[in-house]
Amino acid sequence: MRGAVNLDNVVNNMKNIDFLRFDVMGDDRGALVALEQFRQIPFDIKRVYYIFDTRHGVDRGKHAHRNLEQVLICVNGSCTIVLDDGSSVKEVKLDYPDQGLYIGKNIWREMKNFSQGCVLMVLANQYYDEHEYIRSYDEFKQSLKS
Ligand code: T46
Repeated sequence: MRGAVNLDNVVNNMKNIDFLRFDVMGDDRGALVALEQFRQIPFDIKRVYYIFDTRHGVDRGKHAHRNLEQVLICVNGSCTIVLDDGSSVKEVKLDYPDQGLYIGKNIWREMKNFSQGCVLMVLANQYYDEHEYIRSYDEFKQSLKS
């Protein structure tokens, strides 16, 4: 089975998290996935970025967002996403390009276990804004109370 765990089970129990499975159009030439806003992606796509060439053992993320919504897709290789909604912590492994992990606001996330050649693509509903980040875990916990 692909993935460390059944992603549906993980995300069903956490708010502001959803697991998306994209249709793959394949033939004897290979495979293709198409992503369109408000169709496969549940928001207006304002920004796309991707993370690659990560060093062995490196961890990234370690922050939450105040309002940003994103979909993470591992288009090559694999990585683990740690999700924390303030009351529970779950890990999901993304390891195939037909999987999308929707992460809404107020979720502390970390990315780790990047495989060789991993490319993690992220679609976001807002332009980059550093003020949108909550980079302190204490502040994250505090923000959940308000
Ligand atoms: C997230 C996870 C999944 C920009 O200039 N524009 C951008 O759109 C982004 C995303 C980053 N940057 C700059 C800010 C930093 O100087 O790129 C540098 C690395 O960003 P950061 O340390 O925030 O990267 P990660 O991998 O820890 O987190 C990123 C996203 O920032 C974050 O929103 O949810 O990927």
